[in-house]
Amino acid sequence: MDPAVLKRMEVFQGDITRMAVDAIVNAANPSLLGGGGVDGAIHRAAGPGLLAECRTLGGCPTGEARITGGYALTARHVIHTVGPVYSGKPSDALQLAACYENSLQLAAENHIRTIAFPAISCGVYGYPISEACPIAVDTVGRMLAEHPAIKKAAFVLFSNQALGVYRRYLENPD
Ligand code: AR6
Repeated sequence: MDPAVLKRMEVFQGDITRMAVDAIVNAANPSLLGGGGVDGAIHRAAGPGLLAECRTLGGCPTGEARITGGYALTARHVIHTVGPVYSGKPSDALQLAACYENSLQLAAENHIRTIAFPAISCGVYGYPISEACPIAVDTVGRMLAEHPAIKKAAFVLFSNQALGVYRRYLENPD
């Protein structure tokens, strides 16, 4: 990967709802009407306006993305994407890559310069972090190379273990 692109990716440990970026990405479900995990945390922190806007969207298929306002969040936007439920089939990787790609496509269209991602599908949806991390980093790297206006993409990991996986991979990506 181009070192200049690699420098535009960062890793953090903590709560994505607190990130001071233009957009945070939500690991949602196809209803877009909220849930547990990072989805629940984002809706709690954004307040009821987010759910009201999500109700107007009519859901979102797996692998696609939708954009809303950020309401009470520091982030001006939330990009909601629906990761695959891990099944061990090759389609998982394609759908997970599509989440990152479609989220960044929407970010570019909406003049977003800084964005933060959680580990999409790596909680309730059961995707192993060690398999998901290279897909996330490689796809984001490819999209950042295509979209120079997106200055920074952050990966925000909840656990120490996930943080370690991302740090190791970013030190030595394929
Ligand atoms: N900040 C950053 N990461 C977080 C946070 C947070 N505040 N909270 C959890 N994580 P998950 P999924 C991590 O389950 O697997 C919801 O109910 C978490 O440790 O939130 O895509 C939706 O409505 C994990 O590594 O999302 C769907 O039904 C990662 O975020 C379903 O869960 C993703 O875990 C989506 O499942």
